[in-house]
Amino acid sequence: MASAQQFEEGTTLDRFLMDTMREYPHATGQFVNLCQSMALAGKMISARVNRAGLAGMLGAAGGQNVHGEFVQKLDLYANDVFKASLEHRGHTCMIVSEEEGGPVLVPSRYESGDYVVTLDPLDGSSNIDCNATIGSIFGIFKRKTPTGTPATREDVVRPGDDLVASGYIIFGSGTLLVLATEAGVFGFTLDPTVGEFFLSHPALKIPKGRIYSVNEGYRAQWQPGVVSYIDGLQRADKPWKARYIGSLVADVHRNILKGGVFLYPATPGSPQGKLRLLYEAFPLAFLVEKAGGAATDGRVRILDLHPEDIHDRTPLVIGDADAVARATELMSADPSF
Ligand code: AHM
Ligand code: MG
Repeated sequence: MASAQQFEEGTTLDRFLMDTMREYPHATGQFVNLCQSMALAGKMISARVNRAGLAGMLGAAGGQNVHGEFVQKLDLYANDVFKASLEHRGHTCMIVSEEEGGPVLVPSRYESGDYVVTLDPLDGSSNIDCNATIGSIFGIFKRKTPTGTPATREDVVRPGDDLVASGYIIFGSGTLLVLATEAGVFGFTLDPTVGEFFLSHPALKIPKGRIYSVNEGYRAQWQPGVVSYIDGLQRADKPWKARYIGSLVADVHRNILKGGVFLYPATPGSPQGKLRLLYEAFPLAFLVEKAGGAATDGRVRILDLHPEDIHDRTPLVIGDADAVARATELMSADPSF
């Protein structure tokens, strides 16, 4: 396994991937190609996000997705870009996306690969029109079924512990691709002047911090365990700060860089919360654990959960391991949960 120390800031994503691959003598190159496809999609979406107001890309597309949410033009654009960049390079066999009703098989005119990708193509898309930070989240499984056969449901409806990698691309004041593998968590910043991602955040580990992120507008609907936990943070000798963008990827990214915890708990009206297991909670839980943090649904470790459907939802508590443990202790002791 390539060690974190050997990667210096300024290393390109391509060199990082090639150096990492050399540690695996049997690697076919598919995983490297897949990460390069992700980076290409990230560059294309970044360019479009930056020009959205000029390119007629703001606003709703005029329809709803499978979750009944109003789809934004950039949601559709991002979904199309990911599909186009993933399906033709022989590394992917199936894509599961928030914007697609069912799993998307790589068309038979292309070679089918060994990986299954789960995607939230544009998370936080209600923030697009206000120029707030948004991002793309992805999880990567290695298929269970034999190479060359059509991928099936069992290749993707499986526990988060089966992930081999995950990441996100965040479109904020800059564009950053954060990739988690067994080697750790590494952040690469896009230099738009040269069109390359360069290593800017080697071997990310969540620091200690006092920031909590939760939508307090739902406080009246929280279970007592959540209320107790947040009250404890606010009444601490040094109260924690509240920060909430409403883009999961941006809120969790802040916790990874500055410490703290993000919660999207269940409510009586949404007993499974809002966030999706396969393409939001699983990839971020995998990444946060690799950065030394933790993620639960208020009782159970997220990566231990077994989905039943590709669009399953889950409550989510994620971030600093001690903070997640304390929230989980209070939430799981809550008989109403
Ligand atoms: P999206 O994937 O359709 O953008 O929805 C998920 C988003 C998350 O990014 C964010 O954490 C959450 O919805 C915000 O929801 P709420 O407005 O209920 O706080
Ligand atoms: Mg989302």
